[in-house]
Amino acid sequence: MKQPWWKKAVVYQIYPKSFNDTNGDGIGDLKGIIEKLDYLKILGIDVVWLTPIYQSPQRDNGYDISDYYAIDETYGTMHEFDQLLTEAHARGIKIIMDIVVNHTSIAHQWFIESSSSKDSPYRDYYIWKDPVDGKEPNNWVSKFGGPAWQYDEKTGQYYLHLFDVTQADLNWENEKVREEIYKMMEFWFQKGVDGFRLDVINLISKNQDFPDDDGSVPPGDGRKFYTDGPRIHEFLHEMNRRVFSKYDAITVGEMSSTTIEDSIRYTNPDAQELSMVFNFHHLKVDYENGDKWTAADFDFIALKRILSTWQTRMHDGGGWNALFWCNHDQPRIVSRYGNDGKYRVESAKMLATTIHMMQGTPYIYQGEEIGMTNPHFDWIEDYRDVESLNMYKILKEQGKSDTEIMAILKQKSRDNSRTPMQWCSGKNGGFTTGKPWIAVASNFRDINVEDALKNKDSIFYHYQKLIQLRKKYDVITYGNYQLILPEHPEIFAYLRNGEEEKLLVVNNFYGKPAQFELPEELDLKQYGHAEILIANYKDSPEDFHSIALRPYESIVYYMK
Ligand code: TEU
Ligand code: CA
Repeated sequence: MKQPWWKKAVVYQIYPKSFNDTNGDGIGDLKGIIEKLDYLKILGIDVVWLTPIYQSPQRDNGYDISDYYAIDETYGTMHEFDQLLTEAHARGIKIIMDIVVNHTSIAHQWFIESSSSKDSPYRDYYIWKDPVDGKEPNNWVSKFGGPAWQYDEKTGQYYLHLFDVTQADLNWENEKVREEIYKMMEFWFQKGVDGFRLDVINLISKNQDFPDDDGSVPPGDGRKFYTDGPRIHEFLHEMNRRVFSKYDAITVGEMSSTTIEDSIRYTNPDAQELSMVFNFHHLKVDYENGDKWTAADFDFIALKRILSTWQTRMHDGGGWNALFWCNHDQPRIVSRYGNDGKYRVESAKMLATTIHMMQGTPYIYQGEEIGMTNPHFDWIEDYRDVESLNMYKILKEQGKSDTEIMAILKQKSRDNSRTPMQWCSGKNGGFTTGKPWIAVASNFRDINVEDALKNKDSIFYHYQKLIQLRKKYDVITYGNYQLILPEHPEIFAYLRNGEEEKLLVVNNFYGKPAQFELPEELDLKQYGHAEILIANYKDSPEDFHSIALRPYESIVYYMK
């Protein structure tokens, strides 16, 4: 059976605001992306995911859309977007748009109409409820802190906002809303975009009883009661039939706190819903008691277990994973699970190999390919992210000291990944000639694209090689996955088993030597020799049966 093209593709995520500024206003723009397409071509990626560039008050950096059909002027014009599409396609690079349809900005015309009166024809575009005993309709809380309901004096009702108070949730039970969304998606497909990343798409179906959170779900588990809701598969199937199925589209759902069972259903082609999904469970193993806003070490054994479970269960269920460490909401992985000091290069390469040799479609977040780190901001004035600024206030109210709060923000703030792309060692890392909207990380003189391209041992060329391997070896795309040494405290090792070929991936996740002994029960003797496909040290041993791994050493053996 013909396999879809995106099973061998690699996606590069661009956060336009921080990518490349060409008009000196300190904010990245579309022209800045066009300027860097040749760089992306050298890296070898196939698809670019643009985070939202639609008209927006920018309260949540574009995830609060006020017009789905207009480009926000800070990024440029619709003509420039058309140019970007043309230039990307001319280089064989596809473009997917980030679409936010769980909510709109309260500056959207629909909400302005909806909130004008209880009799507005747009009233049911959003979720309005009467007070209960003079208070919020239930005890749901916003992901950005505080209640998820905002009282509107004018009409005496509350509206639901699972995120910021300026991001009102759309009412997907209303067929008119669904029709509006499908029409809008068609508009972008007709312009030539190649697909969508669907923002928090598994939140759009709410239990219409709006039950209280009874605390049965552990705190921090994304408040299960409104994720993967009762009609989510019906809505996604309808979206697929009405829109996606008419195009050779790639669609990736951001699934907050989802389950494997749901994710198999979201991505098994027989269900006709989405191409693939992001899940975040592997990025919560440094949450203390499930709470993101803690400074905690990561649980390595849990990390291996979660990634491996998703590999085997999705493979067996015919589902498809989006593989990633980083995005615009997550800290930089080399600072988080690697070492952004002495072993930055070795650990960044090891982390890249760990997920790029897995089954799924890998996503590279801008700057990850050169090992960009968290900026380690010391002052709250350096932060910009609405979630982080809200949490600063909440943690302060909880009595935490500034030192404690800044240590937590340094580790967990979304701004960690939103500092400007570091292009060269010049002013502002070459990102802007103006004042950047957020400070450039202070290490840009040592970590930047210009230096990476000159150094054949750079992290950049390691990513370039991983992308090439994915295209060459079917065992990476289709082989099954088998974790070995699950309880080893430092080594993450797994097999990929194809029809005639095998990969053995061995990673030391820590900054001290670790002894790898191939388990006896693994009979690889019939594979006489093994070829090293990629490694992060020059002289890794050909024999894989017993290896004295160096700090963060990573080796991929190919056997046939
Ligand atoms: O993120 C969903 C989401 O829950 C993230 O905010 C992230 O999981 C959270 O910060 C962890 O605490 C999407 C977008 O990626 C994010 O940038 C938006 O802020 C959010 O939805 C609302 O649209
Ligand atoms: Ca600009």
